[in-house]
Amino acid sequence: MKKLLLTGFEPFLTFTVNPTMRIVEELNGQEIGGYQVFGRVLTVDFASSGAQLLKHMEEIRPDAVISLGLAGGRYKITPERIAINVKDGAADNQGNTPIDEFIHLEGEPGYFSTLPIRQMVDQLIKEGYPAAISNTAGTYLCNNVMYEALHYAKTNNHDMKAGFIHIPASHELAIQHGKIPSWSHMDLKKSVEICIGVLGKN
Ligand code: PCA
Repeated sequence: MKKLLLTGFEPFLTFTVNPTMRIVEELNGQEIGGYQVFGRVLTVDFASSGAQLLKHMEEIRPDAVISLGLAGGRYKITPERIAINVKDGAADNQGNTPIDEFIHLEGEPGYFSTLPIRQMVDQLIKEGYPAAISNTAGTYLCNNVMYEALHYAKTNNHDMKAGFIHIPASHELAIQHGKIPSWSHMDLKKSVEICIGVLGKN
């Protein structure tokens, strides 16, 4: 059976809960769309998150990688189109604050997602879940991890598919945070399952 590495992140900044964590923990070990799911949680740390992802890819040897991140404030499920070779942002959980740095000096300026993002969005909408392609994953850890996976595939001549999906806050997080739109955990998780199902058909 094909293997899918599904990553999420720990809480960060003002977000005391990261809904991606519970999703990857609950989907870990499940079979969806012909993939065995390996769920792993990454830290929010510019210095080590990329290395953690690399280690998981080396150990699991996945056929595909879907990384999930919270986009607090977004209303829809948003598969990302592109990762850019930039590290820049607010302090991560270790206090790193890179400014205008490259992720890889020798890397491409950007890498397009190799996931079937248009089909994912179409299927989500068909099944009643608001979704849209996003044209920026930002320059924080989510962009970083997406770039690392695609750079790894490119530089290792690997046909591993990779990409990133940002999700809205869960109700649990929104209650604590107070100022962001939210979805139920069940709907967030179901949306991720739908995306994996689409990957399985492509
Ligand atoms: N979202 C952040 C990093 C961790 C997460 O879940 C981002 O969008 O970069």
